[in-house]
Amino acid sequence: MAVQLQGSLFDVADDAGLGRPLSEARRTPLAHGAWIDVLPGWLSGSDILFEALLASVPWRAERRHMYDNVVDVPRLLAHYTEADDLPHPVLAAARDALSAHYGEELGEPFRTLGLCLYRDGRDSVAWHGDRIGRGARENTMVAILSLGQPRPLLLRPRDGGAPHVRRPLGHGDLLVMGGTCQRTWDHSVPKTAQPVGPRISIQFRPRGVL
Ligand SMILES: O=C(O)CCC(=O)C(=O)O
Repeated sequence: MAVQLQGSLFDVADDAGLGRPLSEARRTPLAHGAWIDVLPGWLSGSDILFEALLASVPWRAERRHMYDNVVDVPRLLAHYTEADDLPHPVLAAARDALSAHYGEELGEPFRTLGLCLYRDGRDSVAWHGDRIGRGARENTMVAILSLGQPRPLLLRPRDGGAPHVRRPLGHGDLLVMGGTCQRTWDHSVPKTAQPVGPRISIQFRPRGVL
């Protein structure tokens, strides 16, 4: 694959591991019962994990219908169910740490992993909520671990009533969307004309949240 991290993004640890405790995550309440938690630098050794995922994940390109056309989805994707072996042991440790910290509030563990590879600034994800599954009806959580080039995650309320939120997500940062966030807010990662390098987003979700 022609994608590569442009040297270290200042994380020179010699193995990937969980750094700061999740209790240090800062919560921001949003309108309508939604919230986000942010923990910069949750992961250490992010360079190593980035390179390992780039090389070992079976990244696939998808196409989707848009009006009368079929177009490329502008990012590469991979998905791991709870029955799958994960592509790196630190991802199982991250999932288990999230479940231990948020399990009581969430009422269940995190189980699945979605991975997205944004190869450059032309890759993006449009406004959406994770509402294909239970997120359409129930409060839930989606935790995002971001690796590689910092890109902003934008959030906006579906009713248009509250100001938009913009969170730059850097190398090893964690952002958790919770409460009603998937039902009452949308999120996106916009394209950029800046010459940006690749980013990998790892999303941890409970069973049935898509
Ligand atoms: O790139 C991200 O961190 C967001 C990914 C996302 O929203 C999705 O795949 O549903």
